[in-house]
Amino acid sequence: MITMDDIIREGNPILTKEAKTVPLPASDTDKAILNDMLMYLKNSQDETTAEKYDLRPGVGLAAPQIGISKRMVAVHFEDFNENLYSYGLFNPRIVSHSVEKAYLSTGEGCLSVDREVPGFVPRYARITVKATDLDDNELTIRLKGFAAIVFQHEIDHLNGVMFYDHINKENPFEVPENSREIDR
Ligand code: K3U
Ligand code: NI
Repeated sequence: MITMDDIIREGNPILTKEAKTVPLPASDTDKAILNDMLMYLKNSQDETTAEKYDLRPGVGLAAPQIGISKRMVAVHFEDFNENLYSYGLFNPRIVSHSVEKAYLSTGEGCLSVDREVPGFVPRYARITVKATDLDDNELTIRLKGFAAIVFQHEIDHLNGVMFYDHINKENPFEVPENSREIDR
C-alpha cells in the first residue's frame, strides 16, 4: 500500500526529469504499480482510511512522485456533473488542445509540495488525451474544466514540470490571456 512516506518531495531530482515511455503491453509489475497508485487515490479520498494511514487527499498521482521515472498516471475524481474519471494510464499524451486557457480560482496543490504556492496556473481549457489503460485498451479521452486541469498537472509530472513553474513570478495572480476561471 502506498502512503505519504512513499511520496517524493520537491527538491528530489526525479521530479524534474523526463520519465521513460512504458513498453507496451505493460508488464504485470507495471500494472501492479499503477493499480497501487490508483488505490492510493481511492484510499486518500476515504475519510476513515485517510485518517488511519495519514494520507493527504489526492485526485491524481504520477509515477515519478513515488520515485518511479516511468510514464504512468492515475486519476480518480468526479467533476461538477458527477462524471467519474477513474483511470490508470500508460504513456498518456495530449494530442490536441484548445487555444483558450483555464485556471483554477483556488490555484493548485501537489502531494509532492508541502507548502502553499499561491497563484494562477494557466492550463489549456480543453484537451484530448491518448493513452493505454490497465486492460491494454487504447483510449482517447476528451476533457474540459477541472478534469482537463488535473490531467495536465499529472502529464506535467512525466515531463519534469511542477505546477508552480507555470505561475507568473512577477504577478502570481495575473489572469492568463484568453482564459476562463474554473471553481472547484
Ligand atoms: O486537489 C486536490 C484534491 C483532493 C481531494 C479532493 C479535491 C481536491 C489535492 S492535490 C492533488 O490531487 C494533486 C495531486 C498530485 F500532486 F499528486 F498530482 C493533483 C492536482 C491538484 C490540483 C489541480 C490539479 C491537479
Ligand atoms: Ni502534483
